[in-house]
Amino acid sequence: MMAPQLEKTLEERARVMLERNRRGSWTCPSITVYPHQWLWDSCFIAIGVARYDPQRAAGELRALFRAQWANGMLPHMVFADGAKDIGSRRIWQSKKYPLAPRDLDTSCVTQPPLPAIAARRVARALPASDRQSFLAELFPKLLAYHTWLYDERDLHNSGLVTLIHPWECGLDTTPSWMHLLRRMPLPWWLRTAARFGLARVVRLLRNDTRYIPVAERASDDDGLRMLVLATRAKKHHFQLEQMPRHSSVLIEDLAFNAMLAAANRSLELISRDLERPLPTELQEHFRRTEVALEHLWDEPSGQYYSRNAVTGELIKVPTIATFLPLWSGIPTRAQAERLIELLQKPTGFWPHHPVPSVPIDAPEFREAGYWKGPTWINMNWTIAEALREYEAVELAERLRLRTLRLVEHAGFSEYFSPLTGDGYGANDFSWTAALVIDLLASDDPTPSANRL
Ligand code: 9WN
Repeated sequence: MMAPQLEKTLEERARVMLERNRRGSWTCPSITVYPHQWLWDSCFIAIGVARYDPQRAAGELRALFRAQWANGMLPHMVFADGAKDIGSRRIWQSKKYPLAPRDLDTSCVTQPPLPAIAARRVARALPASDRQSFLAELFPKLLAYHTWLYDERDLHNSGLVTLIHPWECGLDTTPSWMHLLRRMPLPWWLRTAARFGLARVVRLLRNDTRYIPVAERASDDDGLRMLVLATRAKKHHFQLEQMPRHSSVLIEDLAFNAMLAAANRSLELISRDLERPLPTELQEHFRRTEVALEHLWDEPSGQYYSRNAVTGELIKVPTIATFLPLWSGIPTRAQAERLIELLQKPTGFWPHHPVPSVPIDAPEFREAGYWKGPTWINMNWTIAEALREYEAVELAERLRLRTLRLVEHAGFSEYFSPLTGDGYGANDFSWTAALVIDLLASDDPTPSANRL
């Protein structure tokens, strides 16, 4: 156990930092690098903040929903008025779309669908008198979001949502996506740029590398390809239905769908609390997702993978996403045992500072590479939660304590070296601080099917 004094200090520091990153009703991920509001960041932030200020946590989620589109879509970014950025507001130009909010600029793609999970946690922390009304307020909005995901992104009722851009999966430059992006046909200007090394020019336009060493960020090549993909998606109004199969990268992303399965469960629990049944069609979608996740399982390697939505092939590159289905309780006991064994391999996913985003023995592993190796606190937090679903309580506890020690040693960094524990990326990163607060408070090892 950690000394109580140490816990207190870490928690106090986390709260101070979250206060600094606060922007009125919502919290930015980092003042320097990420001055806007991001979807899954705000969910993690709300989960941590709910531990000491549930009203503020409720406000954080309400702020996300002010950016909900009329078709139910929740954008992955809500732009802050007046904040400087690299022109990403111009990539999107959301107000051109009649369904987008009129009074805000947003992105036009989504991010991991965690709001139902966060809403339930925040509601549990609210005083009993506010709990039902908060859930009742969010319920129709959550319904609209989950319905949008299935209507617009699961066109063939496979049960799996297809993503149109890596920014949607949250693990932006994860090797499974970059593997397909590298094979994507490029426009002539990008081929020329690559030949003359002009990718470096893009660095002049980037905000992140003004604050953070280039080696710790997405490479210029990955960055340019992601930009090309966004431009192509824009040509087709960010509508999956309209996107040409040959020049797009469309993935049934494992991390996203695993988190969706967990969020669906939370939404079911909210509907039960409110005694307002979910529409039958949505319930059918939820059941299909549970079955379909199994199509992402590869028995020989004992891992889950993302799937190329165009060819139907699994993208067999090992990443941390393989553990996320455990969060929804869908894997069988036998599958869970294989995953838990895989997680503990010191030469793979359990080096000195677990859990690396890519196992350290994989050819794709990069110690400081953005989502290509470093340890991220939101992933550790989720995996600790997932392990408790399978009563792997002792391992969850070890992960919780290791994660707290890592942050105690290196500070509230955005991500960390899994080998040395050094902090990388943005310094005062909000979800690191918020989830540390939640980890400090979650020393109750009781597994519960209702945790979500
Ligand atoms: C693009 C804000 C976000 C996180 C993502 C992380 C990174 C953005 C970026 O930062 O993505 O959305 O500029 O690289 O990959 O998970 O939500 O913290």
